[in-house]
Amino acid sequence: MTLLVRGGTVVTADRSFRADVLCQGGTIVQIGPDLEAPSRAEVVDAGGLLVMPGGIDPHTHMEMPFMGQVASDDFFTGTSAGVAGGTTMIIDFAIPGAGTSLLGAWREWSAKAEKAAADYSFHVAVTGWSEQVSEEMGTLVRDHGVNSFKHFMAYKGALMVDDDVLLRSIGRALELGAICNIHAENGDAVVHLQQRLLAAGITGPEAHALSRPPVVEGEAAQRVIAIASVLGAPIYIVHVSTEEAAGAIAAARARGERVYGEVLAQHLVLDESVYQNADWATAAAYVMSPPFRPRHHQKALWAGLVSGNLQTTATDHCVFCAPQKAVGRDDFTKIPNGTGGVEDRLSILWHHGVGTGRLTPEEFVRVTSTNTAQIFNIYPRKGVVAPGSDADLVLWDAHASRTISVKTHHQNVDFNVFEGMEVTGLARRTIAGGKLVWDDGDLRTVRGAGCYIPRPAFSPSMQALAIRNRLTAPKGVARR
Ligand code: URQ
Ligand code: ZN
Ligand code: ZN
Repeated sequence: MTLLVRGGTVVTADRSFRADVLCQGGTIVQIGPDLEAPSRAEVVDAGGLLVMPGGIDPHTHMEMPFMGQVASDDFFTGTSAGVAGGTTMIIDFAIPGAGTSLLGAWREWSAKAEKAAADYSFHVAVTGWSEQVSEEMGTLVRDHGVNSFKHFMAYKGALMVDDDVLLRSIGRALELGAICNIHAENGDAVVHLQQRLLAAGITGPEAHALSRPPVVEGEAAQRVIAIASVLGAPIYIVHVSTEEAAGAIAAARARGERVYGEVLAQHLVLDESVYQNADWATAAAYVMSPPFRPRHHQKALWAGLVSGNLQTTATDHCVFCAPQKAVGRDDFTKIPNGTGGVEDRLSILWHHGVGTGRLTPEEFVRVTSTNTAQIFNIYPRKGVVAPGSDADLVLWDAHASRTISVKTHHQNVDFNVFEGMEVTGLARRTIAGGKLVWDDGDLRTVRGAGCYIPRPAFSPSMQALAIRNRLTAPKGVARR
């Protein structure tokens, strides 16, 4: 399959320049002005459009079993919706259930993802510790292209791990050249506040936010940053939603610690007023962890993206329909946690980021694609428009507008958290794996066209450096 993207302006994380892009067999082979169209090449018009690397969403949960439900977007519907919004790759989470090993979970998710319409990869969750867990982390890194392991400091009794497991697992990941993703909320504090709220008869969705105040995220972020510092290990904190956690990350980076932070499109533009909605189902539809915050926290999140202290944007796409949410009708702790956004992340970031002058188009590319590719070690295969890179491109119309709605979205869920928002900036066309799969409203995704993207371990030198730094006896202290 040969495809020539003609007449656009290429935008990468570093620069923008007028050029055509020639793709053959899923790979970009040439970039330059006025390229000849080889015979039988499909010519795709990019006149007036920006040609950017396809978005990479580092945080999704397609068909995830959670809180007694299964998320309603599966790997085909979820990746197809992503493509309609310009996202050409997702990194999902393989999470071992009771009695399932890490390798078992990886195999389970691999089977589920075979239907994906666009490329995907998996972080693997560590939900407990044993010699087997340690060994399987090694096998996953060595043989299965996994270089990141997820840890939940919340969801007590389900996914939560304690400091001992964090120390062992983050230390093991460092040895292996892998990085750890962290859901940073103090799970014990959450359970304590949930019980107090229920005891006080406060059972609605508004109690969800009250049971997870900003300090609960701030404390956990500080704690895991300290734990990583003890080990000299890099960490990646997911869905940072508060100024407390953003501040902790910025301070750690100012100390020279390798701490990364991820922000969700949802937390950048939505606030806690959503839980005050008189309609129970509407308020419940916004129940996710961490919850939406008082509006002033958004300022710290945008500042983090602009300053580079927060590096990636994601959606934590984990959607449940109203009947699934309604399971928590009388007890907010039973409402399956999760919201969606995989189709709208890029438009939200462009409209509220570039449209407001907070971000340049190059920085937009950085926080929607390039940084994720670099942090998870798949750059320059992914995350850039360059010869040799995968032909995953979004042809972006910076001037067109659309109104986000459940009536028109492609996500397999009966609610859209951005309902009614008018946004400027949208994916006019999307190319995934060298094929035109979204063309001006025409979704042409193919079941199973997506490929598993192995992510190699980080270079041994980085590991050795960190270990040596940490284990060297302080100056003037004689070795015994
Ligand atoms: O915590 C997560 O990332 C998963 C379980 C999705 N749900 C959510 O509310 N964020
Ligand atoms: Zn989480
Ligand atoms: Zn998540």
